[in-house]
Amino acid sequence: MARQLRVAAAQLGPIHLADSRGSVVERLIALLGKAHRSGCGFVVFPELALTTFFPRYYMENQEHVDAYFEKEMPGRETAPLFEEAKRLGIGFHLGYAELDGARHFNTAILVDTDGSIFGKYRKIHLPGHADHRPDAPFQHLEKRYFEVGDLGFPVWRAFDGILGMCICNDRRWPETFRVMGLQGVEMVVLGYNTPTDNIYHSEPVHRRMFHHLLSLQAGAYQNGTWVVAAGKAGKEDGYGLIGGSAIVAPTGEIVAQSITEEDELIAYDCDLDVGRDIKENVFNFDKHRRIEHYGLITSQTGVVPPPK
Ligand code: CDV
Repeated sequence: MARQLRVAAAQLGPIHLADSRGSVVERLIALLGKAHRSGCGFVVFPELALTTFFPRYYMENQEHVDAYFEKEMPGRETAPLFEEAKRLGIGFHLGYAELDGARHFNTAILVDTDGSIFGKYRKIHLPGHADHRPDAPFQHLEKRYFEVGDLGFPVWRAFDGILGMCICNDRRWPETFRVMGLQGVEMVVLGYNTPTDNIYHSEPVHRRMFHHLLSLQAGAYQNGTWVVAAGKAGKEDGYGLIGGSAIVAPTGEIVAQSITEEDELIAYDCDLDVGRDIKENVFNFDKHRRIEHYGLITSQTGVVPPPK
């Protein structure tokens, strides 16, 4: 019998500093309802979906930083989202800043149709810098505000398939997808906040979008998996984020893509068996991988050129 999952990527337009958690949760609930009415069983929300993309702001006062973090999930303000999902019988993926005791993570969770959390991932590839750069047009302080995730890249049996997660910058690293590919992943879900401007080197926005989609498509094809990516888009208090939320088939083809920079739902009926041909042929890992030649991938981080 076909294993079919109708899934939605729920893109969010800008969330401004002045927007309350409650108002954001209302937007998430509206998108959840829309997904349910279009027959979806699962919705993917973006990275750090409850607040503005705060790593762009330098803060010295830890209390100010912690105000962007959730001490419990669900908490008082997020509980209505879980209750509505349970009422509708729809699962979801949510990215948020997690405060676990004194530890800070950029986290995503998988929530089942009964409102229970069954999966957690903490972002591993943290981009940006930890120091204040007053000359830059904005900051990217993920290395200051978050610890590197400590949960690896697990996958879960859910919704009749095998699901995995990563977050934003993780999608640019082939290792992310391959570790999940080696566990038979059939759908990787992720949220992102990709600024339109690159503060490190000049890069036109069309290339930012190209690299975003290229990463999703390569990860999907090279591992025979669906990829569902939901972004934050538009100008948050004047700071731009690319849209381009997308659903990518295991063939690497984009089957749905957002067209606005606002709250927008895209959906697709995903056949979870579509990746089987790829997994059994061109990327039959068991048959074709040559791990005796891959040692450098786990033994070193930086580039070591040959001696001159
Ligand atoms: N939130 C992110 O991880 N953003 C990065 C930016 C900094 C390049 C990304 O990979 O999109």
